[in-house]
Parts: sequence; C-alpha cells; structure tokens
Amino acid sequence: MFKDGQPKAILLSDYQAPEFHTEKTDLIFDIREGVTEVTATMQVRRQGGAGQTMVLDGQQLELLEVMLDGRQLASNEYQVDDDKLTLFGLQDAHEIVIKNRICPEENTALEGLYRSGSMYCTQCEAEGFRKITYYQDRPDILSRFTTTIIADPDAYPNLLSNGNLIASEDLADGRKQVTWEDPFPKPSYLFALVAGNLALLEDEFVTASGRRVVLQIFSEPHNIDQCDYAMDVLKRSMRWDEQRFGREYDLDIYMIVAVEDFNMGAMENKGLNVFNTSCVLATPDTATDQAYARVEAVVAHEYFHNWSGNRVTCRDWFQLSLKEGFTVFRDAEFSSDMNSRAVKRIEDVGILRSIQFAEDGGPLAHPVRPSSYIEISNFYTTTIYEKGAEVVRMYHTLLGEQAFRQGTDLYFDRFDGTAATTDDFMQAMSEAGNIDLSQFKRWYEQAGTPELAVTETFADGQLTLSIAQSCPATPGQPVKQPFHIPILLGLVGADGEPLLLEAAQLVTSAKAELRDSGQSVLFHLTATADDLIISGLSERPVISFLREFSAPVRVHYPRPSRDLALLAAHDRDGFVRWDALQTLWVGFFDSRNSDITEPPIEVIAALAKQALELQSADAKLLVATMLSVPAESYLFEELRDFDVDVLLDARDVAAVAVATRLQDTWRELYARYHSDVAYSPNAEGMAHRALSNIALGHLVLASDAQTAQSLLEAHYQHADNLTDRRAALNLTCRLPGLAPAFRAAMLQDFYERWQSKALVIDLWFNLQAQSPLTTLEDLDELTRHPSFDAKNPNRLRSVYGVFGMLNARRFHAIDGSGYQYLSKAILQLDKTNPQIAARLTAPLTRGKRFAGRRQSLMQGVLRDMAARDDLSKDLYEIVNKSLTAD
Ligand code: B3K
Ligand code: ZN
Repeated sequence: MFKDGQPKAILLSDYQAPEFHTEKTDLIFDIREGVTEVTATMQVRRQGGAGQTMVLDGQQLELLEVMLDGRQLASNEYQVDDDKLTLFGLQDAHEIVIKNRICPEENTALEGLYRSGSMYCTQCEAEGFRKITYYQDRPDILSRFTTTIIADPDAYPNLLSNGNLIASEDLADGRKQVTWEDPFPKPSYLFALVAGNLALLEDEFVTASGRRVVLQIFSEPHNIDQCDYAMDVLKRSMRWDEQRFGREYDLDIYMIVAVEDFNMGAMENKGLNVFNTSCVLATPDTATDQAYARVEAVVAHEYFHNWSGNRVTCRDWFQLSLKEGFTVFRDAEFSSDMNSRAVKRIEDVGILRSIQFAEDGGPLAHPVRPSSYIEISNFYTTTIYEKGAEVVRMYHTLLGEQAFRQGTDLYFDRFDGTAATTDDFMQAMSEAGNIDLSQFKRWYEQAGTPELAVTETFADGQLTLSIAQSCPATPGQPVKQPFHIPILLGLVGADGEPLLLEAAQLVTSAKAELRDSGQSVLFHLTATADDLIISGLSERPVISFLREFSAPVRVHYPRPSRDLALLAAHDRDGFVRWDALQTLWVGFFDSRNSDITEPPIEVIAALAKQALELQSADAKLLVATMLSVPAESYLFEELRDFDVDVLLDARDVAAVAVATRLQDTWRELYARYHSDVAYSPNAEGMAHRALSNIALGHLVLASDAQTAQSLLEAHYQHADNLTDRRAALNLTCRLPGLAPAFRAAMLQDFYERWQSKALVIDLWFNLQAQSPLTTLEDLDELTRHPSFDAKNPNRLRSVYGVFGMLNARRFHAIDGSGYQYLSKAILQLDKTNPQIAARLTAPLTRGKRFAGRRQSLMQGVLRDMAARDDLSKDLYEIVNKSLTAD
C-alpha cells in the first residue's frame, strides 16, 4: 500500500510558512449520479520566499485540466503524484484553474465529498479537502471562498455551502445552479457542501447588537421532527457565548445539517455545520437523558468553534488543541451553567480518568501539543480534546474568571482572522493575568499523567501537607521536568463544616493564595516536592484535596477511611465528595491496600437516605453519581497489578452486597422517584429518572428472577421515555438468571417498536454488545442482523466500539478470543473506513494495564495486524506505535 516504503512522520520542527498564499478560491461542483466534476479557480500570490514551485495536495482525484493564467498547461508542465500536483515556473501572482473528477458514491471513508442516505455531504477536517480538488490543504492558508453547485433539483432541491446564498437559477437543461459566498477567509478544512432533498426547521436569533440571524436545521424528512431540542440549544449557546465570552455570531445565517453516516460527532464548517444525527436528534422517545446532554454539548461546541477555531484557527495540526481543548472547555462551561456544575465536572473527570489517563499511560501517549504524527486523523484524541480542555481550565483556575476573560478577549482580538498557535494563546493568558507561564508550558510539551504523593502531618495547630510530583515516562520522553500544578484545597472540621482561613495562616504564602473568601487555598506546586503549611488551627482538619479537580493528575494520598467518608458525606465541593467515595471503592478493590477491607456501603446507605429527603434537582443528581459501584473501565485505570477475572468477580460480589444490604432503601427510593408524572426534560425529571433507575438496578440484582422480571417488565411497559426504557432493557440484557425467553421477548418488542429510528436501534445493538451474557457467537449474529450496516459508523461503534470498551468479560476472555474477534473486524473495516478502523483499535492498545497473558495476547494480535502489508496509514500508525512502545 505504501509505495515509497513506510509512511513518514510529519514533524512540528519542519513547519514552514507557505511561500504562496491562495487569496481567493472559486469552486464549481457539477453533481451527477456517479461522478462529480469540480472546477477550482484559485488566485495565488507570493507571500514570502523566492521559490518558483507550488505543491498542491490531492488524493484520489481524476485530473482533467490545469490552467495557469488562462492557458491550459501541457502535461509536461506540471507533475502529478499519488498525493500531490506540482506547478513549476511560478512568478508572484497567478490564477490557477484545476478541473477534476471525483466519485462521492464510492467514498466509504466518509472523508471529502460522500453520500449519506439520499444526500451528498462533505467532511474536510483535517485533510479531506484534498479528496475534493488539488489545493494547499493546510490550515494556515486562509482563503475567501465562493461555491457554485449545479445539480438536478428534483433529487437535490437543497444545495448548501458556506456563507450567504448570492445566486440561484434554473438552467436551460432543467438543472439548478446556486452560488454561495463566504465573506470570511477560511482554511479548506472548514469548507462544506450539502446537496439533498431535505426537510427544514427554521428559527431566528437576534444578536446582542441587534442583528437578525436565520437559523436552519436540515435533516432527511423522517428526522425533522426530532430537531427542536437542537434548535433550542443553538439559541441558548449563541446567547451564552455573548454573555460569558463576549462573542457574537458574524454571518446572517447559521445552518446545521444532520446526516446519518458520519465518522465523528459533528463538524464546525463555517456557517454550515454537518452533524452526526446522534448529536442533533432528540425527543423523549428517541434520546436518553445522556443523549440529550450530548446534543446540548455538541451543538454548543460546534457553535463555539465559530470563534475558537474559525475566526481564530490553527497554524498547523500540531496546534489542534488550540481550538479543540479551548472549545471543549467552553462547551463544558456552557453545560455547567445550564445544568449542575458539580455533576458535569464529575462526569468529565470520570471520563478523563477512564479514557484519557489510559491513553496517557499507554503506547500512544502524546503531548497536548504533539511534535510528530503520521496520520493526523489519529490525533483527534482524548488528550488533545479533554486534557487540552483541562489545560485551559487550569489557566482559568490560575487567573480567575475576570483575568481569564481578559485573556480570551486579548487572544480573539489579536488573532482574529489568522492562524495561531498554543504559544499565542498562552502569551495572551500570561499578559492578561500578569503571570509567568513558562513552566506551565510543559503541560503542552510533556505527555503522561503527573502523579502527586501527599502526606499530612499535624502538630501544635499546624498542618503540613507535603506534596511531591512525578510523571511516568512516555514514549520518546523518558524524563520529565516538574509541572506547574494548581492545587485547590480546603479544610473541613470533624463536624463536616468548612474551616475558614485567613491569609496570615498560610505560612508558605508566596506559593499559596486564599480563594472563595477563605474557604479554599490555591497552592502552586512548581517544584518536585514542596510543603504547604497552614498554622493556627484548633483541630486536625480533614483536607478536601484537589477541589474541582483543579489539575489533571493522579493523587496518592493515604489517609483514614473515616476522613474520606466525612468528605463524601459533607464537603462543599461536589467533585471531592464523589472522589472521596471513588477512593474508598478503589481502595477496597486494590488487593495491595490492606486498610480498606469493606465496600463503602455505610457511606452509600447514608447518601441514599439523603436522596429521599433532598429537594433540589442538582443535589439529587449529585447523589445519583455516588450510588453505584464504579464501572470496570474506571477501575481498570485506577488499579495496578490486578487480575481481570478476580477484579470483575469482586466487583460483581460488591454490587450484589450493595444491592441486598440496602434493599429496603432501594425500594423506598424507587417508590419515591419512579413516579407517574409524565416525562419532563428538565433537571428535576432527570434527577428522578437517574435515582429511580439506579434503585431499579439494585432492586433487580437483589431479587429472584421472577420478581426481577416483573419489575423490569413493569418499568419497561410503564416508560414514556427512552431513559427508562433503556434502563429496563439494559438490565434485561445483562442480569444473569433471567429466563432467556423473557430477554428475547423484551429485545424483540423493543426492536419492533423502534426499528424505524436508527439511533434507538443503535442502542439496541449497543446494550447487547456490552452485556457480559453476549457470547462471540451472539455478537456474530448481531452483525448478520438485517439492521446491521457495516458502512454506518454509528452502528459500527454500537457493536464493535462498545464490545471493546464496555464488555470487559468477553473482550478480555483469557483465551484471547475477544481480542481476535475485534482485530478481525478492524482489519475488514480498514478497507472501507480507515478512520473508524483505527479508532476501534484503542482497546487493543491497552495491553500494559493487563499484565501477563492478556498483555501478550493483545501484543500477538497487534503483531499479526502489523505483519500485513495492506494496512491504511491510520491503522498502520496505531498498530506500530503500540508495538514499538512496549
Ligand atoms: N473539528 C471536528 C473534528 C474533526 C475530526 C476529523 N477527523 C469536530 C469538533 O471537534 O468539533
Ligand atoms: Zn471541536
């Protein structure tokens, strides 16, 4: 597959500004069944250097014609390779016209222009535009685009592209031609085109300065009745970005198109977002509360990109976190402002610990600003996104809201209309906060999750917290320099009440500052080890450590269980409450920890009782995050040297213990919150669903099969929303001991009722794929089901993605069958959709966490994959890096 040997790494250190700039780009798409002809007219101008050649990127294109300043070039006047077109003898300014053909109908990689259902759509980030036409396909070329689309109006009445519609006419031959103009210069990765027969939901938004913006959500007609929530979110995001970040929308129109076949969540193309249906569609019957939250986060995320990504873009792809980390931070803040801040933080930290920490501790660890890559699509990672967002959050913690906002204002003003770097962002923060961030910069440069070792001593009213930091080696980075780690903490008295501090009590005042009117301290750990000393205390306090999870680190802080129990019950910081309980759980499952021998059932009992009394939805939702045994994936990342089977068994036993010992409380909780009140999408409704579904899970686990079946059946039949239906079906899929006929009947009923709703059927596949009761034969049968579609990324993720990530029992079967099963599917998929194939490989790269036989089995599977000579660049990079690092 690779003509000149193995694929080459692209290095940040090789970055060079382009000599030629493409100032204007006029595109014509002539769309016909089976073939689309693209004409690109580019005005290029020298912006530096003296070179006379210009290299354009292009892949899988059939070149028809090249014209330079109106003259057609002979084939010996330019050079075409597999992935580029080189023009020679250039002067300072030229018009280049390129005509080529592409075949969207055959594009199964879903990158460039492709078909999804009845429509054509595009995905260009990061390097898909080169599959449309020859171009300087790099983010530091910002060009003004016009797009003309010609197509059959009967099949494709909606012809959309970026910017404003400036012309539309019916051609003599019965075809339709439209032209869009985007007044904002943009890189090619933000280009978009959609052609289809679409239904439309329309609304409008009046910006803070009084401009009217037309808002349009398009989907295939059968989905349009599920778009109202996304529209509501869009309007809330627009208002919020004005209020929190002072950012107004800039065009007169904002369009979202929902497509069923999409490699990721959504794409922020200027003025024309393209969305995976899973991130737009939401009605009570077709979306769980979790899915609603995802729609809210993603619609907001793509909208926020209009400033953090589009108005200010990335100089090169090494800077990807500049837009992604920042925008994830922005969407997380939005979700926090809209819902419960503490719960959002807990969910995000849970994901960070289970997925990002795993990546950062594995063979594919890379810094937030990587310095090399083979295939950029592989770098849309949880490190770039979620750890990148943590880095932005740390600026916010260091500077405080006001200075942080000054920093973002400065950044947007200074770099508007340009392509910037993470250094530029840091510089703006440094100036606004008047703070030296030179050491902080290591968060961008060094991979790996830092670890804190904390010990406390208390004598004569003085608390000394000794904190040491270290960071494990990662591939290519054997030795790490200390990070600048902001540690937010507070003190709690034996009665659970917060202890207020005064500045004079901070003995190490230079590195510590009071926050929240003395309720918290922000300690700057910059050395390898340092002490925080607080004097003048009348009792030994309990330390509420790393409030708000103020830095993405692991903490080793041995302390009495009663301290953790106190924090779990009382701390004012929701994250610390949850975290204290997780620490108790992890301590219990850790075979090396002899201090914690019991699961924290008493703590849970107290919380569950609290939940019966709580009034506010936020407080109920917070407690709901604390009533279950931590997930397998979470424990895998938090524990060391465990045996998978022993751990999974122990987890099952603990779950049964929590369920049976507190059975009466679960019954009460279920009765209290599983009400007859009709579905409501608000926080109160969500909280009640969360609590009643958790209670149901415990109840059925503690019941005999017959009772469990009637509970599940009643819950399922009674449900007027997918959250409740999902809960019942999920338990039905995974609870051992139920009659197989019962399970089959429930699955059949669900399938028949929802078969016309693809996203609901994704869930049907998902719940089966993640159940430990599902054998590989069952899984095979699922992939032979008429509704399985190996070309649809959502369906693939619902089966293979879920199997590798969530079905620990089967995936980690000690005979290696799970690993082999997944690798076989990946190799097959690599032929049609390399991006998805590479992504699904992640669970196979985690061998290091599973010492012994499993590690070697995973390695064996990867070695077999690496031995093939037909891997895509995407899969090649993942597989080979995973092998060389171990
Ligand atoms: N920027 C896109 C991601 C594109 C991924 C390309 N492989 C979605 C987002 O982060 O908003
Ligand atoms: Zn993004």
